[in-house]
Amino acid sequence: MGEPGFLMFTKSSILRGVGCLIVAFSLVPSRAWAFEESSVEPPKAPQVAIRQPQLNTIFPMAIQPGRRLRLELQGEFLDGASQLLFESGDVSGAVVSATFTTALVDVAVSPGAAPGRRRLRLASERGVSNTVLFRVSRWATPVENEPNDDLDSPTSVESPALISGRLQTEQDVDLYRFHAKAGERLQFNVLGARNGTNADVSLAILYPDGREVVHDDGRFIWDPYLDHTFEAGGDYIAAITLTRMPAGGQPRSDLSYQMAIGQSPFFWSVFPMGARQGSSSEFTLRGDFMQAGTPVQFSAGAQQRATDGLVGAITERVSSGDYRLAAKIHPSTAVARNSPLEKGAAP
Ligand SMILES: [Ca+2]
Ligand SMILES: [Ca+2]
Repeated sequence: MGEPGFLMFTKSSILRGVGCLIVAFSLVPSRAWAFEESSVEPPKAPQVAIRQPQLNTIFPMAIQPGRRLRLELQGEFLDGASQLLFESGDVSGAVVSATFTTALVDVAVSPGAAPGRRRLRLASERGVSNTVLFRVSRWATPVENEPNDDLDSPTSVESPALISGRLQTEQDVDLYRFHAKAGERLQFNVLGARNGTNADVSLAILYPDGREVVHDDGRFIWDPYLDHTFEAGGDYIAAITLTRMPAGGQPRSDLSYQMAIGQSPFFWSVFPMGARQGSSSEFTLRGDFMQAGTPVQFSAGAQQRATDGLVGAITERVSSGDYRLAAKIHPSTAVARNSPLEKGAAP
């Protein structure tokens, strides 16, 4: 989820910049011609450019451990796709069918798979595609049910849930009805930019009659995030719409998003930001939805796997939003920039 480094940018074009970079790399032909000095004329450029498969969207974007799900991939040059490639061994899959623009694939997640991001690629005789992101989640993973544009036809969901939705047109509105108990505190974490999609959306929490409770246009890059305590118990509506003034103009494709509704431990910062090998160290974590006694695992970089020798537990609450974290760092722990904070991961 939230790349910590992205937090210093809001509504910027940095993610799209990254996207362009990936596209540029993925279009480099895998075949290179090398010529020795000779009098032989070099062969003429091929009439038809070699194009590798290009993935633009994946939907739905979440699977529970132990489940198998059919996903739709959209892009270009997908015809003839024969293989799915993953970066970790706890997910596997196969291509069911593929046309030039659409591939259906079956993806299975092993029962013991840890929640978090996964990426997949498509391979064909044309080459290997770029990656697209989906998430493994222990929460329910419902998909929006269109039509859900009106107050009397919302998609019903139960918290906690990691919902997959998409704005099919620029006029599309997606409404989700959920129940909150009196005094219940819930977080609403919309994932578009942080999933690598172009969806720049707004989130509003509404009473069933449409009156607004609270809204947000973007907290992480352009992804909305709300943390709200409901005074009165009852049904409410979470409404996803296109942002009126999107960053850099709203692309018309890949307006898919996820929305996590629930209570997931959420880190904002850690201090100090380093510790010595072999030490028993204390950190102060600022965060939400954490409890004393909660074990903490540290992960190294983007690999998202627990790093041997880096373990800890939240010991107590220091002040509002601050928690003390005691951690032991094994002497053999690799010296590296570890990433203990992944903002807003849905369990
Ligand atoms: Ca929709
Ligand atoms: Ca809709």
